[in-house]
Amino acid sequence: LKQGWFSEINGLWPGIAQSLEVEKILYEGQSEYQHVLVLQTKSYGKALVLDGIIQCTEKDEFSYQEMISFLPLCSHPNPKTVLIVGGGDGGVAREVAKFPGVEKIYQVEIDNKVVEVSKQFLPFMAKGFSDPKVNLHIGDGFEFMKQHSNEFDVIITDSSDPVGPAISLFQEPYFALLKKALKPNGIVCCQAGTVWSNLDQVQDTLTHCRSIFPKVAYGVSSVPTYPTGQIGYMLGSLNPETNFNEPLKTFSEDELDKMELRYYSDKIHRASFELPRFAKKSLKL
Ligand code: AAT
Repeated sequence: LKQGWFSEINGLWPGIAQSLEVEKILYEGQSEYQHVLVLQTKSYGKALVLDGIIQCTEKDEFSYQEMISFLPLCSHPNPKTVLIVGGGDGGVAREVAKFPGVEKIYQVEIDNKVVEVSKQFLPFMAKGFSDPKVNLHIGDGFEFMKQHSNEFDVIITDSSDPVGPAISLFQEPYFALLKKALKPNGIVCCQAGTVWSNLDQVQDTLTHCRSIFPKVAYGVSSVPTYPTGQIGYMLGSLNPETNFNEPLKTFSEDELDKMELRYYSDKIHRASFELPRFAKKSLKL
C-alpha cells in the first residue's frame, strides 16, 4: 500500500488501475487458494480483495449482485432451483433468495476462507448465507459441475477473473458441463469482462457460450470499482425461444422497494443489452 492507497494493478488490464484510498486494513491473510484482503476504504466502504483484485465494495456491490442474479432469473419462466458457482461473499445468494418462486439455492465456493472472512467483516453480503433456502458446499465449481445433471433451472457463475482458481470456469469444457447440469430450458449467467479492458476474453467466452447454447446475450452494468467502471454478464439459454432483451418477470416500483433492489428494474434489464456500435460489431451481436 503506497501512501494509504490500494491500486488494482494486474496484467488482465495492462497500464490502467483502479485505486482506492484506504483508512484501515481490516484483514489480511493467505488462504489455500489466494491472498485475502479486507479494506476499510475512504469513499467506498469495506472492500474485499482477492489476489490483488477487487471483488466488491460496500458502496457499489449491489449493481453486480443484483444484475448477475436478476438478468437470468427474470429471463426464465419459472426458476425454482438455482446454483451459484463462486460468490463467497454471499451477495448473490442474498439476491437470488429474494426472487419469488425460488425454492432451493445451491452454492459451490472453492475457498472457505472467503466465506469466513465475509461473515466476519462483510455481514451486509454474507447475510445471504443465513437464508434457509441456501445450501453452501465448499469445493471447486468445475469438479462440482461434473457430478450434476439435469438439476438446475438457473446457474450463476459469480467467479473471480480468469487467473488463479477461476481459470477453468472460463473455458469451453465448463460451458458443456453447465449445459449438462441444467434442466430443460435452463439458463446460465456468467461474470464476463468488459469490452474496454478485456475484449479478447469477452469474445472467447461468447464463442464458448455460442458453441453450447442456442441463445446467448451479453449485457453490462456500471460498477465504479471494477476495471473500466463496468462489468459484463454472459447469458446462455437452452431454449432457442428465450428473448433476453424482454424480461418475462417484471416488478412494480413497490415490489422493487420491498425487495430492496437498488439497481435492477425491467428498464435497466432491457437497457443492459444495448451495446455501443464498436462492441456490437466486434462481438457480432
Ligand atoms: N460476489 C462478487 C465477487 C466475486 S467473488 C468470486 C468468488 O469466486 C471468490 O469467492 C472465489 O473464491 C470464487 N472462486 C474462484 N474460483 C472458483 C472455483 N474454481 N470454484 C468455485 N469458486 C471459485 C467476483 C468478482 C469479479 C471481479 C471482477 N474484476
